[in-house]
Amino acid sequence: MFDAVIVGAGFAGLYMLHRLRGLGLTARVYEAGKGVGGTWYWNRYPGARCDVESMDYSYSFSDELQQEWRWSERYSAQPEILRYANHVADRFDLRKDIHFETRVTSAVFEEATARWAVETDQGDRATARFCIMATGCLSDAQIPDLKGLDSFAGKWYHTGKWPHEGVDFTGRRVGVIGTGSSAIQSIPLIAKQASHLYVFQRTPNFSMPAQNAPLDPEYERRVKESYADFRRQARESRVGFVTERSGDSALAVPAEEREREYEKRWRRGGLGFSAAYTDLLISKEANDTAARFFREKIRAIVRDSAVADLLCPQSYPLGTKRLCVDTGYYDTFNRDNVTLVDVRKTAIEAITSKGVRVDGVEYAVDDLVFATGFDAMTGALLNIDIRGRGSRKLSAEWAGGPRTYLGLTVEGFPNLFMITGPGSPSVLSNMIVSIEQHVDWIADCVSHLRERGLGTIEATAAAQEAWVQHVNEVGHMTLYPLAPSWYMGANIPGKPRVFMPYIGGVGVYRQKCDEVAAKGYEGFALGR
Ligand code: N01
Repeated sequence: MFDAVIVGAGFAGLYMLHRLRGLGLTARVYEAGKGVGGTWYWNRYPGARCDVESMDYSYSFSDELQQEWRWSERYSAQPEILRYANHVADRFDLRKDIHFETRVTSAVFEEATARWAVETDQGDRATARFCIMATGCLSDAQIPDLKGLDSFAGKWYHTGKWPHEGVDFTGRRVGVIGTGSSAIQSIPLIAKQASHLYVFQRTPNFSMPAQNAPLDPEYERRVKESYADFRRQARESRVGFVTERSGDSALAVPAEEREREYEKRWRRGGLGFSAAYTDLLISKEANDTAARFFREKIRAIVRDSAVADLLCPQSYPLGTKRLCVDTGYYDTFNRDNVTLVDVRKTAIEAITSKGVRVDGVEYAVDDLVFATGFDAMTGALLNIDIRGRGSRKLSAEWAGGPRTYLGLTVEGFPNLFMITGPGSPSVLSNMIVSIEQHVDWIADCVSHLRERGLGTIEATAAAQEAWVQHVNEVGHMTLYPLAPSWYMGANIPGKPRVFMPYIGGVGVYRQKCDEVAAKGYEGFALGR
């Protein structure tokens, strides 16, 4: 029997364990991987790198940690982030409470005892007062249901489950299916090794140059000198890191000034581009000005105009599918050994023993890379048989899309918490900032209950309903619902189309969560 079971040992699970330990509580973490790190444990594909800057994408909870750790680049690569996760696990002695290579299969709330009974694929059975899902938003890798994959004679991989020993593509013919962030990072590196690379693209993406570089020691020094203030600003910001944010409408400034602003941001690189004007994600007309700028950039880089046309996104507003950040992506299509295959007009017909068949043409490949994404935000949760009061199944409650209070809890599921769940800023933000906020909120909540001798906390139906409505309302004030994105569940056949994250902003959302707590956990029923 534990005070808490935590599912997952990524950045969320590690910090949750640390906080609960600090409160003197017992916790058991179950982790499917052989090691810590979550996303950074699994996504080892070539070029995997964070698109949030290193000084921002790191824990703030320990000043010693943030002072002593040194990042080597502006944007950290996966191996460095994984080393960091391992360092944190060792520094805070977290491993002894983590069971690796153990996948949680069910979590059932037992009403008589008000405890969660958790079972795993290794036959463990643990009970706990609290069950905390630190399962990640992008952890349930998806392979599309393509005819003939069984017959493929070569090797195939998913970017989100990359072999630990790496893959050498030297001299091989490779096919990459998908052109999202994972593909966009890996394609330039795979192209350098492969004898030929075929990229199967259904929807082109908007991608910003990272302008990655070794971390400037002077910048590092300045940030470290005032890290507390730097972190405070990030917590109060819209997206969990500070970026230059204009107060103007894109339509209110002269065209030349707008171009200069876009050019400045392009040269600076990274995700800050969408903050150039206040209405880029609200007004289609404003958004078009930025999308046009991007398309011109693509056409200026890619020499073959037919290829450039195919690479230009046209069917959704910029930023409404996650903006990508790349190093040399568009330029890769100038290489003689790279072919872009359009699978939008005609979908992939089949995987054959030798390769990929599209529109009657067989593209022969030795290796296939699925960069086809994840069942985002809800996939990993719903893979677990989660049952609340009266054996209510979470999968049934969410049949029409996820319904939560604050993205942290679900009505009918007492003492169950989700870290960065649907209905919270999560994937629209710097994940570590959102993770720390949720973990701190949950830890404070657990303390609150303990101090008052309370046993359970559960969202009320009314509070949940109001939150779901609010999340929908603000989502629909933006252009996001116009894109068939994974934010909308559109990449998974049959998944309800609901804009899942909360777009009100990290700072505003934090305030809301703090207010709820300050008012004695408003919107929750507390029980003995
Ligand atoms: O996955 P995706 P991802 N036939 O879902 C295509 C984060 N991340 O792993 O758009 C052909 O974005 C699909 O096509 P379409 C980041 O938040 C961060 O790349 O559905 N194509 C799409 O092109 C990111 O957004 C970092 O038409 C098929 C691709 O596969 C999220 O993870 C790095 C297909 C999937 O793209 C997910 O990114 C990497 C089919 N049947 C990831 N099925 C950084 O920090 C799917 N596709 C930088």
